[in-house]
Amino acid sequence: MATTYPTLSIDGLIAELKTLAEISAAEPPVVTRVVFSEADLRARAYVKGLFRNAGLTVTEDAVGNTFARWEGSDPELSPIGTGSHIDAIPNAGLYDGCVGVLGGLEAIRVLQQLGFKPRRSIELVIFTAEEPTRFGLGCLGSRMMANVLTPERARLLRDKEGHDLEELRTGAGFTGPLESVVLERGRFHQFVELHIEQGPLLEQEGVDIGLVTHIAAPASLQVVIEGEGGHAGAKLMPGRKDALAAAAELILALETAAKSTGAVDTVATVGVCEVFPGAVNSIPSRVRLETDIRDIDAERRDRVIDSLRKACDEVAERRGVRVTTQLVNADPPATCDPAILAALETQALAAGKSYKKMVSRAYHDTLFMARIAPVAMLFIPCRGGVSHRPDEYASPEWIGSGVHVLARTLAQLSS
Ligand code: HGY
Ligand code: MN
Ligand code: MN
Repeated sequence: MATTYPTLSIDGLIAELKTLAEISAAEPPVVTRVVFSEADLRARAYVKGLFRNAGLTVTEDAVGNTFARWEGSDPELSPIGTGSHIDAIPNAGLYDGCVGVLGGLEAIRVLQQLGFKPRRSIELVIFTAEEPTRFGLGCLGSRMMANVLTPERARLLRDKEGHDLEELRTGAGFTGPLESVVLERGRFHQFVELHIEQGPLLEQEGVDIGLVTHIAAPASLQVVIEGEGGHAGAKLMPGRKDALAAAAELILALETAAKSTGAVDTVATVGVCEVFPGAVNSIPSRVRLETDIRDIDAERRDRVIDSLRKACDEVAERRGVRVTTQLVNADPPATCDPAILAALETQALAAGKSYKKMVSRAYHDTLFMARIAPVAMLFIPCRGGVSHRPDEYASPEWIGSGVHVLARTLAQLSS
């Protein structure tokens, strides 16, 4: 294994990231690419073309998880995996997920140029639907690989227009039984994901690489509030059962619950608030909230969920509205593998990159890959910690450092 890497010219990678960003359901520079949408399928076709140009063997599973394999000299050995996602929430940027997919491809191309030959195959993965936009549940593809989302439960998923997974995935050309998506432990020997930090620490501290030790535990609770509608002018205040006013109390109750755990690691928000009928002169009769509640400590997170449920009962009683809740997901946190972290540390040092150990507050597909393989993640800085916005930005230097350390680490793990 050559010890000297060429100074990484990643102009090609930056150009590919920008080309991918233009494949969007929104006007550039805004990236919107919801799973199974026309933009998603065009993006997949573009990236699979890049994989094939690099001589990788490309396969897809029944929900569109995509595997690009660089065959190792000992194909009997289970592969080293890397990868991330290319779907993007509405009004997003171009780096979230894509740096891990195209950066993973660049790492492979660098190793190929160096004449490196992996003993263990290396498989680059595009996970289907890391973002929850379509079904309200994140990490659909990796959840199914780990059988955390069973085929039976997956078949029940519907988007806001009422389309179900079967219709959408087959319409996108992904066939085969959903049961075939489930991977056995051992299908991957190890898995490592490159991702932007989506937080401010690395940039603030001038550190090149984040070595992720734990991935926070995400949960989502759906809350539906049903009151009585009526004429906004004619119905007097004493008799009202205003569903949105009740929802407002619950949104603030959630914020208070998250702030009062005494830990900065507890976070919560209501990202979706649907109001019916949504007319200015009609008292809201039905509101649907989607909440996002996270912590690195699952029990502490679950106490916030319990507080929200108690607030639902209290507000329902006092306001005479009906409040129902449904737990969409409440996942445990993931602990990254010490051996892979040691390899990342060794290679960051060898590459002359500064690094720090840290927690991932965003969830990633690695959270579910952790159920079936030893995993780790490496972060690169992003400007101002901004993500899930069109002004999300990671510099070529930052991206180059991530690709450099990833390439070295893949070489070490696959040797
Ligand atoms: O929401 C998340 O943590 C991820 O970016 N989907
Ligand atoms: Mn994201
Ligand atoms: Mn992401």
